[in-house]
Amino acid sequence: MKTFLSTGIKILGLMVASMILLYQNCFAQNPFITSIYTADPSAHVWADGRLYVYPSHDMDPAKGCDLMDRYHVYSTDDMVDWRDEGEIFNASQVSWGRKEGGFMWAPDCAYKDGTYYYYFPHPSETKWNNTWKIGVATSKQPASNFKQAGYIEGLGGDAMIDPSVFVDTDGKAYFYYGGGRMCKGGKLKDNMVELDGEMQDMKGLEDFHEATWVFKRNGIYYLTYADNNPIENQLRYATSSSPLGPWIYRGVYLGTTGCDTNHGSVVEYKGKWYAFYHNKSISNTGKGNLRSICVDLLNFNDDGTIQLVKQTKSGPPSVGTKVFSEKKSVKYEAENATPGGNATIADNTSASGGRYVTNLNADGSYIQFNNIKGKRKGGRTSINIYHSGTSYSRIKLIVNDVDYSYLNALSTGDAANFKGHAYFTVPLNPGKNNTIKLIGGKGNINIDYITVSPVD
Ligand code: FUB
Repeated sequence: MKTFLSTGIKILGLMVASMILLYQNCFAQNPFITSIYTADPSAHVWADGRLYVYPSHDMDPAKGCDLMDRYHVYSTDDMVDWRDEGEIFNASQVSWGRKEGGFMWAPDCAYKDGTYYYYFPHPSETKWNNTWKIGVATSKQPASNFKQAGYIEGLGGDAMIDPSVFVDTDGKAYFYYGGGRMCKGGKLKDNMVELDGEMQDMKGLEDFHEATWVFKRNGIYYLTYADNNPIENQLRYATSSSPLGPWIYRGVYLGTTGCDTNHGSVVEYKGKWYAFYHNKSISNTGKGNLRSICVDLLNFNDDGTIQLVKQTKSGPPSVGTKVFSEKKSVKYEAENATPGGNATIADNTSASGGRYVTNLNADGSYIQFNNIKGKRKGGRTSINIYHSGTSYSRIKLIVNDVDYSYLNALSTGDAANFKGHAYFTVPLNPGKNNTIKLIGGKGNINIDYITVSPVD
């Protein structure tokens, strides 16, 4: 009996170990956000133990950087499972902003004494080029409920993009911005929205273009930035014994990515260092900006210099061990939704329930899910679309008549492989009166089912 029990325990142990091993061998894939286009990732680890990425959002169809008019946030606790925290705000909510909207460029977020401060560059007038301001929004949560809190006074308006904030270990906050060969840094007052003294030129950088990011490791301050490398920019860095320099130029730490711009951040999470950046590998288009954020491991040499980052398709491995938990998601089969246009229901044993919706590639084809249940009080809910497709396609998401634009649906390689997953977080109404409409007409996509999961 004793031998039987101990053998059983050993087998169970092996099973658990292999689940954990399996999990530890998971990779996120690069780009790690595929459903919408994102760029300029600013990554931070907050007190809740999650890593948050604050990117800008390239709007589809591409029209260039002038069309970027809203921000989403993403978070993870393992570098593999990424959660869309939803839209935090858009240009129409910025009272002092340019009336035509657009130009919501690279943002950053900082935390001090119970408040999250979100910094974003935005022009205040139609003539955008020299009317930039650095807006601030604040919240008690890292990724929701942000309220506009004006802008930082006392800055110029020219090339005033790419704000970033570094909070040192003694709690003192430093603010940086810059574009077009000018990089400035200065101190912030404790209120995090006013400058404490003059902004200074950051001295010692070579070929600075934009995208300042400052972090500290082992007492050394690092300033990373994008250079002016022709056609495609690279990411360079410099070090200092002070957060405001002077800086000693150290070299390139991330090469070209296939994209004209480059913009990165560096952060430590669960004992490993990561380089965030963007490329164009999903859209593969030179027209306008349709970029996607990526992450890879970043390694240091013993003397503190940074090794050239290896850009991978697999992304970094998962960190930590995680107990799998079922989220409170509700599943809605596509075959029970209402098809429109050319969309029809078809049979396939590999689809959930043996049926799916196809022929969404013709213009005007759609499926509509009715009576979708929101949270008791309504609010943020992740819409997950499980699909197949033999080519890259897009599907337009309309929730309660609000157009959330296109979601990318990457090819699953086989029309019978329904493991494709596109997701997006939207606010749902309380109760069961929500509608979700998926409009096709942009490539070969078949919908198996959707799930809706509350975002806490
Ligand atoms: O995303 C708009 C602009 O492109 C950013 O502000 C720059 O850093 C560049 O990535």
